[in-house]
Amino acid sequence: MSFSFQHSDFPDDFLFGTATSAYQIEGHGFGGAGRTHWDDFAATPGNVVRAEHGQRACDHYHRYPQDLDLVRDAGFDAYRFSLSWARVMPDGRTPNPEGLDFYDRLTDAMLERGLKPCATLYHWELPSPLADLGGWRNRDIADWFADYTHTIMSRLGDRMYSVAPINEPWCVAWLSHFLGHHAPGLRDIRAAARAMHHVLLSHGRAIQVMRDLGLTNLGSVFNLEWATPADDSPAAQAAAARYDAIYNHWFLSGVFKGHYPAQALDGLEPHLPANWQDDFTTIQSPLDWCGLNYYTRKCIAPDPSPWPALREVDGPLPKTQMGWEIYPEGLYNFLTSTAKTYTGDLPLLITENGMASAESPISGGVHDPERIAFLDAHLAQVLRAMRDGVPVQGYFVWSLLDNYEWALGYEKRFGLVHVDFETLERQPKSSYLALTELLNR
Ligand code: GCO
Repeated sequence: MSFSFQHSDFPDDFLFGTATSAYQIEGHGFGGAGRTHWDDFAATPGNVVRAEHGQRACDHYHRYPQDLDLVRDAGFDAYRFSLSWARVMPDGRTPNPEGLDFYDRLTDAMLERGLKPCATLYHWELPSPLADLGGWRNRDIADWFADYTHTIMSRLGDRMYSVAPINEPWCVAWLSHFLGHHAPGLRDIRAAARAMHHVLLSHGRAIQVMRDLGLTNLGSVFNLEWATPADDSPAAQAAAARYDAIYNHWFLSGVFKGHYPAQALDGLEPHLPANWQDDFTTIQSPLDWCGLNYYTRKCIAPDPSPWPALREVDGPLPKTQMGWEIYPEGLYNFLTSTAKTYTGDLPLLITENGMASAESPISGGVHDPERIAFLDAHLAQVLRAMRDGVPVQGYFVWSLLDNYEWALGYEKRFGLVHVDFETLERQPKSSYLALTELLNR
């Protein structure tokens, strides 16, 4: 199975890349990395499948040369990776020379292979000592994050192609403090509201620190999920609009318009920190690009529970191993609506798109035709949006390797490359080979 279009259907300067994150692949048992709130969350029974954690993960800390060879050999232009706060500053405040040296080597290894380093500063591994101080609930996190940004980017900034401060603010705030599915596992509306605001304040502070250091090509990475009303009743439509406001518009509107959407403020305003309106000058620090992570849509119904009074219901479309509906049109919808409402001529990048599937190695290879079909269908929507004038500049597949899928442990496999978590052997799947064929032509 192969792709239904050619590499040459995309402009010459269109970036193809693949994405990973530090805690999901590196192994935090090495190199003086500090304890993170994910280690604590995983050590609490019932939070993570088989209580799995990232102490060894894919051992990318030692195997990065081989992994970057795989990125280069596939023909990717760029590699989106993240820097672990807990490796750079194990207690959240004090630099760890071993951690800084590691990211120095990793960066140079990308450049030696002709790959553009696209860094994310925070992909969820909050140092435990900062979690003890309230983590994202504490306004001081904006100062702590600014210090961390300064420390790591003073060292690496000269060699980065692009940098984004925070991966998926919705996950950092709502998923982790309201739904409780990710570390720190809180289910508390007040904690969630504060995290929703502090995550954007920290984003803005980090952008300002990097501007002061002279860095260019700075952006943001939001995850978006298309909200479909479960039926055509006004109540279902209102519930879907609330979901859309909390999930998608809070972050886009905060950063690009300097206010929060009314349907989300309805429930969150009483819990926001004092003088929150004064922070938008920082939150709105100008960006050079906007990254969208897109996986699925959700069907939303009203619910008699307290605000936001909604629930997700099972949808009719085919699903991935995550149980997520496959809805490629959602990517087109978001590219066009984001450009129209928020970003205008600013370049958009798809900073993550991909799927989990349960394939296992059989003799002759690891076959994942469903992943090729998924990527093909989503890239077709990217081409469609570009034909309609949306300035899309790149597309990153999540993910290079099967890795630590957070609360789902090592069970859900998103990789283009299969990883045997006993032997740590890497084996390219047929999707990796199809992409290699597409990108090297
Ligand atoms: C995310 C994260 C990744 C996940 C991926 C699949 O974007 O949610 O960046 O860490 O592994 O999305 O759930």
